[in-house]
Amino acid sequence: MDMAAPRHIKTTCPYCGVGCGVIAEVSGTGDVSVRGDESHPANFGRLCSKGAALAETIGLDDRLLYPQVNGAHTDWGSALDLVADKFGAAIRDHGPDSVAFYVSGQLLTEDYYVANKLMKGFIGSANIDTNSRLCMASSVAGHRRAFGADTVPGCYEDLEVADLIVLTGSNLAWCHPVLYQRIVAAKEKRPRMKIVLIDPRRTATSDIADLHLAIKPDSDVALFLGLLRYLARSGALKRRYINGHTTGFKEALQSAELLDLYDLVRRTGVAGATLEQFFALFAATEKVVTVYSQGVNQSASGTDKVNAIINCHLATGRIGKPGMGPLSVTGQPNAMGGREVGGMANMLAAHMNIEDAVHRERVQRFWQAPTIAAKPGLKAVDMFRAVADGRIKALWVMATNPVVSMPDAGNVEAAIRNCPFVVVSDVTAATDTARLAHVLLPAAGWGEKSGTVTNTERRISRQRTFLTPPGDARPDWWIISEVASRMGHGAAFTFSEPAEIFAEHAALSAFENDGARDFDIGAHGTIDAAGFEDLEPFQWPRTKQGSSVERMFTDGRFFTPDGKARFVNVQAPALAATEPGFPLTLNTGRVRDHWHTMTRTGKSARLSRHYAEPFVEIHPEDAARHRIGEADLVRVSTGLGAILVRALITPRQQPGSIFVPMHWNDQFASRARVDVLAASVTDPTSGQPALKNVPARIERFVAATYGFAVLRRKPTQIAAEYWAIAKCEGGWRVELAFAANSDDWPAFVRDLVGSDGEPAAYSDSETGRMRFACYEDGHLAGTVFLAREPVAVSREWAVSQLVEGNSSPRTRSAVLAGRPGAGGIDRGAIVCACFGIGANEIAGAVARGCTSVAAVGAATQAGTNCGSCRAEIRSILDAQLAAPAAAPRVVVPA
Ligand SMILES: Nc1nc2c(c(=O)[nH]1)N[C@H]1C(S)=C(S)[C@@H](COP(=O)(O)OP(=O)(O)OC[C@H]3O[C@@H](n4cnc5c(=O)[nH]c(N)nc54)[C@H](O)[C@@H]3O)O[C@H]1N2
Ligand SMILES: Nc1nc2c(c(=O)[nH]1)N[C@H]1C(S)=C(S)[C@@H](COP(=O)(O)OP(=O)(O)OC[C@H]3O[C@@H](n4cnc5c(=O)[nH]c(N)nc54)[C@H](O)[C@@H]3O)O[C@H]1N2
Ligand code: SF4
Ligand SMILES: [Mo]
Repeated sequence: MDMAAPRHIKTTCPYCGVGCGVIAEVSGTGDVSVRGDESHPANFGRLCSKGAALAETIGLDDRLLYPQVNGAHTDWGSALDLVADKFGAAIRDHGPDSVAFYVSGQLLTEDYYVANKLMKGFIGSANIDTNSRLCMASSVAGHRRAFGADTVPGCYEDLEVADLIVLTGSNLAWCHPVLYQRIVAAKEKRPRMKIVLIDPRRTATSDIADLHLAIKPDSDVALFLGLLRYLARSGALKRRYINGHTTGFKEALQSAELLDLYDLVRRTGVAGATLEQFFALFAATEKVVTVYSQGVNQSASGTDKVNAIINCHLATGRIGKPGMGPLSVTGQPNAMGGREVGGMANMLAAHMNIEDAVHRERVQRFWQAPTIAAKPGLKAVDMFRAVADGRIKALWVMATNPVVSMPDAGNVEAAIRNCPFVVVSDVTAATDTARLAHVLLPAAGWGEKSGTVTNTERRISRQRTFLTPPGDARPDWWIISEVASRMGHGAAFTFSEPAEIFAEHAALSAFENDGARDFDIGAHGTIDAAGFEDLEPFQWPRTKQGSSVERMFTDGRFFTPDGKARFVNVQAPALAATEPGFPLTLNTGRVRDHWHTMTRTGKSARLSRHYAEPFVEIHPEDAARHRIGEADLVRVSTGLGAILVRALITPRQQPGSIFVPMHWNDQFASRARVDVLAASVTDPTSGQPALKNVPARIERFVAATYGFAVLRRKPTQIAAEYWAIAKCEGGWRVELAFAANSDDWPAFVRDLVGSDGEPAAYSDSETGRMRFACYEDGHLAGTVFLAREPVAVSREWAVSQLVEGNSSPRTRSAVLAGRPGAGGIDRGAIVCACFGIGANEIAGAVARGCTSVAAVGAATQAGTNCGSCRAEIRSILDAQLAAPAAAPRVVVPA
């Protein structure tokens, strides 16, 4: 092959469950760039800001390159022997249930399949659970209750042909941006399409909503019971469908009848007329899709929320037809694949049931396994409780960061720290969880590994290899198989490539199936390496005989014993009393440009610009009550702990509710792990934690000195009460606050910058403002701004000095003055990540007469690539006065 010719490899984005097709181009010199795959049916060429920045996140900084035992570099043989020995010893001495795997929806199906096979069939325990417990468990449980199987009925095309889309507990604009863009495009073509958003917050997604119901937290069950009651009273029921294809309607309706409009208004906090407007729209529109995500799943009533939604679709027969149905959008790239291989503590492989002796015997026989787990294992929250109280002697964490993402994260951290033997497989060397491992195993990352993922609409796509794994990194399936054979199970784990694993998984899905189980991809049971290489994206099921299926339940038959769907008789949950001392509801979730615990997006300067520090969104009334001003620091606390984050005051929040993103952790901020605050309250059916409704309180944190710094090198430690660090072009930017004043600020600055030279300094004794700049060989190594109040320097401008700043007298004086010199510009906080266009530039374009998002795009380029920021551009357009949806306005030019 000509080394200079670029290669183009079709693969799949490793972030969200939309599952967009990506084409990676590797140039002759090895440079990688990515673009959307126009032939992929999930995205038809579109990508969001995260997908578009993928090439910036595959660098080797922070990569875990070699196996480590107790912090020391070792070889694979020794590390794998040790893992097998320790797991083997625990099983011998304390039984199979004394070990556990905690895995992830970010593993490929092949990795997941092997981990599940080892635990359930060869170790003989079901103690394998996954971060999908925090994510999809309520949807899984709801599907199984209603349909008899974990089946997603519809597909993406339904979103384009629907006349009404109800988005509940989903911030689609930021979390599934390509689906959001598909809806935006469909609505532009067919303006009569209506969109209703149900979310306590006015998120960026409200931009396309015709109606927004800002419900009280966790009032969804009541709302959908109210809808069912309205449907019954307004003649919108499909009696033929209910009688022919469902059971349990009468009881479900009786429960719905218990709530009248007055109760609904009280519970939801939404005006009666607005509720009725929504109900009437739903009743009158045949083609309705209800999309839901974590505002539904992550709740103590999560499974009931799912069934309350499904009940309304069954009652109107709106399921299994184009443009109709409930649609649980999945979070992680392979949340679905994990469910298909049965990688949860209460499931068995290939959508078989662990409670069913026939299924257990069948899986054991297929695997020719010595044993099979006889009962469900520990779900995530219980698993970490068992780690804490010493029942788990050996724990293996793969592709997830529970010290950040589990509720009660402080106690989860302590449990892992005290566990006798902990293995972590990751791609990143320093994560909050990895730092506690006895054994660290370097996994191959995106682009280096090969296998399949399944997206929200049951579409299985290939992830393909286009990079060589660095150092000693190896694919997860290989690591697990090696440990399995060292534990004496070699014959069942002889896999030499992912195609063999996929073929086995496909064969098991068809094994003694004959239509009784939904998940059947028997068509691929004998696929070979070449066939696997060429495998095109397809939707399951795809049986030996049949072709792929777009929509399930088209014939009104379900996977229950009688073939009928079940109405679930859900009740509105008891109203929670407020916890004394903790009057606010803490809601948590995501921002547009960061992914979870930031191990990958935190490497991209572009993605770190949208929000550069952890924050709490507070309604102006609550802020005033607590004397919290814009850009102040806020301590958010619960009985379990406290975090320190920046105030972002916005009417998009309801009074009484606050919102903190889940992303920031000990690698990026001094104290911002929000899951430290959340108690392990779980849904009784699914075991999914309630991460959206945590009683909390806030206080203003008054610092003696505030600071902001831009640094060429990442500091090794930061001596400040509050710090938050973000990647920027040419280096790092750091927000700072100090509880006490220092008598030697120059020494602090030298440490932070990591520079020996004496910093140039400017200080104003009257205002207490100080500025320092350190130069190395004529280039800025770091600049630090300190003040008694939150530092008011333009962040974007200060950051630009790392790239542009040289030590000419003019730029030196500008750096010390803390603002652009004559002719300099301040772009403002970045809104468009793709082109780096700031709020000030967009506001400027509006001031110059742009009146539409398209006009702003034409004038500035903002929003013209991935489109993820269009909602925010519109909000700047719409409300120059109110703070924009994103972009914390901490950054006011001096
Ligand atoms: N940018 C980005 N995208 C992502 C991810 C990421 O980390 N970053 N992660 C991916 C993953 S794994 C997941 S699971 C998805 C999550 O995707 P989403 O579920 O859309 O995201 P969240 O921000 O967790 O929560 C969604 C909304 O639920 C609302 N909510 C809170 N309580 C309630 C309630 O009681 N009722 C209702 N109706 N709504 C409520 C919140 O205010 C929030 O706006 O995103 C995926 N996509
Ligand atoms: N408060 C609050 N907490 C939440 C949520 C919330 O909304 N609010 N959401 C929950 C949800 S829905 C989710 S999905 C979780 C997500 O939470 P986590 O799963 O903990 O988050 P990630 O940062 O995605 O962790 C993935 C880890 O796998 C590593 N990794 C990446 N690729 C590979 C690979 O190929 N192999 C291996 N071995 N490792 C790899 C990454 O470096 C990273 O350390 O958080 C949950 N926690
Ligand atoms: S919507 Fe964005 S993050 Fe999700 S799969 Fe597509 S490109 Fe990746
Ligand atoms: Mo998730």
